Amino acid sequence: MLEQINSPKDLKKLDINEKNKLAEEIRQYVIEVISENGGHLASNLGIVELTIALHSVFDMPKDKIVWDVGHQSYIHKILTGRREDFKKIRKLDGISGFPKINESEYDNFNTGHSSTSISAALGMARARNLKNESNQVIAVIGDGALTGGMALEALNDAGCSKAKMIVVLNDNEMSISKNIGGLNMFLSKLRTKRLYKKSNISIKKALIQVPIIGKPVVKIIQRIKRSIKQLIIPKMFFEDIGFTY
Ligand SMILES: Cc1ncc(C[n+]2csc(CCOP(=O)(O)OP(=O)(O)O)c2C)c(N)n1
Repeated sequence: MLEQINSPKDLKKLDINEKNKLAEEIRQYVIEVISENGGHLASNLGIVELTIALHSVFDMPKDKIVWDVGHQSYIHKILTGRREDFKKIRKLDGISGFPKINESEYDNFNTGHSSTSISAALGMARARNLKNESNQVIAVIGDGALTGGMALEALNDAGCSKAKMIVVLNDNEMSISKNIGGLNMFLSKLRTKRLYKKSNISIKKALIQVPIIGKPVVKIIQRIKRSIKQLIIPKMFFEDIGFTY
C-alpha cells in the first residue's frame, strides 16, 4: 500500500482499515531503514497514526505544520513525496533527519532545537491573519519539549492572542529518557482522566442525532462541560491560559 502513496492526496482516498494497514507498513519500513542508517526510532514509531491523521484531516502544504524538535518527522517525510529518498536519510547527499524548508514545500520550519514549535506556529498564524488568508497552523510538540522555556513563553503569548492555531500535545510519556518535573506530574494527572473524555464524546454523538432538540442540548452541555471539567480535572492549566483543551 505504501508504494501508492506519493502525496497526502493519495492518503485521503484510503478508508480506516487501509490506513491501519498503511501504518503497519510504515512502521516496518522505518525499522528497516533506521536499523541501517541510525536515527530516532521510538519517537517515529509512536507518531505514525498521528501523522496519518494530520495529513488526512488537513490540507498540506496550504495548511502549515511545525514539528517540534523535528526528530519525529520521518513519517511526515515518507507521506509527503519522500518515500524513496527516505532510504538515504541522514546519509551523504541524502535527506535530512529533521524538517528542512529547502527540502520540501511540506516542511515549514527548520527544527532541531526543542521547544520552538508553538512560537513559530504562532508567528505563522499572525502572518496569515495579516495577509487575510485562511490556512490552518498546527504545532506538534512532545511532553518533553513542552517543558522547555521557549514553549512556555509561546503558550503565554498564544493563549491571549486572537490568532487561531492548534497545538497538538504528543504526550507519549517519554522524553530522551523518563520525563521528569512539575509539568510531567501535571500531565500524569490529566492522563488519568481519559475515561471522562471518552464518555463525554459518546454522549455528544448520541445526542446530536436527536432531531431539533439535539443541537441546543449539546450546546448547553458544552457550557456546563467546562465547569464540570474544572471540578474533575485538577487545575485546567491550558484552559486557564486561553486554550480550548
Ligand atoms: C534545546 C534542546 N535541548 C535538548 C535537546 C535534546 N532533545 C532532543 S529530543 C528531546 C526531547 C524529546 O521528547 P518529547 O518532546 O517528549 O518527544 P518524543 O521524543 O517523546 O516524541 C530533547 C530534550 C534539543 N533537541 N534541543
